Amino acid sequence: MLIRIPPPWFLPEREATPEKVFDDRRAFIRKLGLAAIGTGAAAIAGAAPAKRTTRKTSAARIPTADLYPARRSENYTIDEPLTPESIASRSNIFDEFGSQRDRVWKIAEGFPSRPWRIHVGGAVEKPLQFDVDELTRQLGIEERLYRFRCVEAWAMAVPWTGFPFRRFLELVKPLPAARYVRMVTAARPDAMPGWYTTRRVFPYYEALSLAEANNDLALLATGIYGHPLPNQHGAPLRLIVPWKYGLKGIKSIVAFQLTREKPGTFWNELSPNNYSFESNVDPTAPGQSEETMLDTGKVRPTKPFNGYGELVAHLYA
Ligand SMILES: Nc1nc2c(c(=O)[nH]1)N[C@H]1C(S)=C(S)[C@@H](COP(=O)(O)O)O[C@H]1N2
Ligand SMILES: [Mo]
Repeated sequence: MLIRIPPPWFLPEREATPEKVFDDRRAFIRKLGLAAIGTGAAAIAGAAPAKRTTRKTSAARIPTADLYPARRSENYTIDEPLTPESIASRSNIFDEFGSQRDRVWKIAEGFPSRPWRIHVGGAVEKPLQFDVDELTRQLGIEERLYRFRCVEAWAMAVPWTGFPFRRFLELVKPLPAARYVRMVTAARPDAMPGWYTTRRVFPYYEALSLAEANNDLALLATGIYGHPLPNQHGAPLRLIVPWKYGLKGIKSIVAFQLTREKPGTFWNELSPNNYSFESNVDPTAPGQSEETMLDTGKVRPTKPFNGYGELVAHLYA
């Protein structure tokens, strides 16, 4: 049985406004940044000895493991060092597994992310189902280096592997009336110990306009750091939209629903004043002008659309 010890920064949500939770999480990240500076990033990396465990225990059973590492796209590289995997894969937000981000990887380790079916319904020519590995093999995967910006003002640089959302939509054939695509995370309270420990009502759900999902930057990720996604990063399939805050990047997707009307999204419906449907990275928004790099603790200015404005600003003009 999992005994949950609240960290010092944890506020029971019944006592907290969403703003308070938001601020406390930011304070936690500042502490993380300071720790990295104080002890050296190497010491922190050294504190994660089980780096390869996730790969050995789960990757061995992943039928698409042979596709990795995938060819790196020439179109999506970045001019900054990648965040070490030992940092990115040991500090995760996946609240269904609990809110202590340095423990999510461990708690999620045994989550059954294979076999995995993806359901597609709503405004499509006909409802479809896929096995995630068959879908991955059919569409083919590539590696892209993307900047990543969480609304809590930390950032990283990550090599994702996956297929463009656009190619998935070509396959599922939305009806002409479809305007949005809604996504839902797995509902597995039996295997997700964070399910009942907050006031939030899972499953997590997200959505994009079809224009956003058809933008070439929108990636359905199946892998990270040259191997299949470990559970803490949203195995077997998650969304990556690097011009938006990380909260749009819904993990462990089981269903896609095409809709005519604009769907609700998890954080927008919880706290509409703090999180918009779009949730585009916006340095002019309160508290969003700077970001702290997750690995080095270095602080830098945040860019509009997280630096991807040339590719996406026209969607919002
Ligand atoms: N289902 C689900 N998806 C989720 C979340 C979550 O709690 N549950 N957290 C989001 C947030 S706030 C962020 S910043 C990213 C973190 O992704 P990472 O742990 O792979 O870095 O996942 C997003 N996707
Ligand atoms: Mo986030």
